Amino acid sequence: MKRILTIQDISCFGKCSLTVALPILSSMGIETAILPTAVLSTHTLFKGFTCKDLSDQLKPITDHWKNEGITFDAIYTGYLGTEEEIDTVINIIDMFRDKDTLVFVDPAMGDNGKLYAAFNEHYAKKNADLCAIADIADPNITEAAYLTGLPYKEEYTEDYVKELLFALADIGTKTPILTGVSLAEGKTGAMGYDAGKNEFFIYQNDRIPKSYHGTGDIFSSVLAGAFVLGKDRTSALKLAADYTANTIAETLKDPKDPWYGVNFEATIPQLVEAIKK
Ligand code: PXL
Repeated sequence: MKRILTIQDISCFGKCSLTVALPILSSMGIETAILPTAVLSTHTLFKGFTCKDLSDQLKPITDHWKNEGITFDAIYTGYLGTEEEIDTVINIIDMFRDKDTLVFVDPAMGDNGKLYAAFNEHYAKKNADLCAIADIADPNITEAAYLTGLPYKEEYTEDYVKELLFALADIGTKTPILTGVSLAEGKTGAMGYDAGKNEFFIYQNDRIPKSYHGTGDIFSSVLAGAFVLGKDRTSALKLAADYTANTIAETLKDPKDPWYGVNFEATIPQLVEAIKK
């Protein structure tokens, strides 16, 4: 069985980060170790959230694992809290990486042209240091603009997407994948660039005109899992994009329609089936 380590916060309520990554990766048949970077009462879109930083625990926990000889096939990082924490996470990757370890970075820090409440531009630039050592990084357009210093555009052409992908590859990411990319009316998906082979790849499906919190974490968890399972890049994108779209569609059926996250629990059986294909 493949084993992944995922490093991100636990938001106790409000489906995102570890409460999404752990069930999704487990359901994909991947042993999932977690390293919680902070415990929050809710994600940061709620007002008045509490946050206990766990940065001082990261080194003792990972030192223990190292002493036990524990290894990982992949390391997947998500929402992190502070610039110091990014440095600690870079050291942890260094500690556990060997030539076959897949390092997957979701530089979760913003959406719709804006950074989340906890972050500023300095933090955004620091996240580029983490993307620099990633095999795969999957920012959305907002995050890619902050990481590269290129302007954020709401309306764009394929050339702009390619420009962002080249700039991410220049930072050092081997295969950047830009999420939330729409290249045709009514479509959305992701486009990636394999810098080593100088090849682009893309997957688009029908756009559901409603956005929900936490869908980036769902997409990243499935995408990271698909790569760990050895799926080729287009199949991995399809698996992640279709699961995210199906989950949004499922959530829209819910009369209570939770604004704080999607009903991914209901679509996990579909994911389990889709992996077999
Ligand atoms: O979904 C990304 C995310 C993860 N963790 C926390 C967040 C967010 C987005 O707002 O606030 C704590």
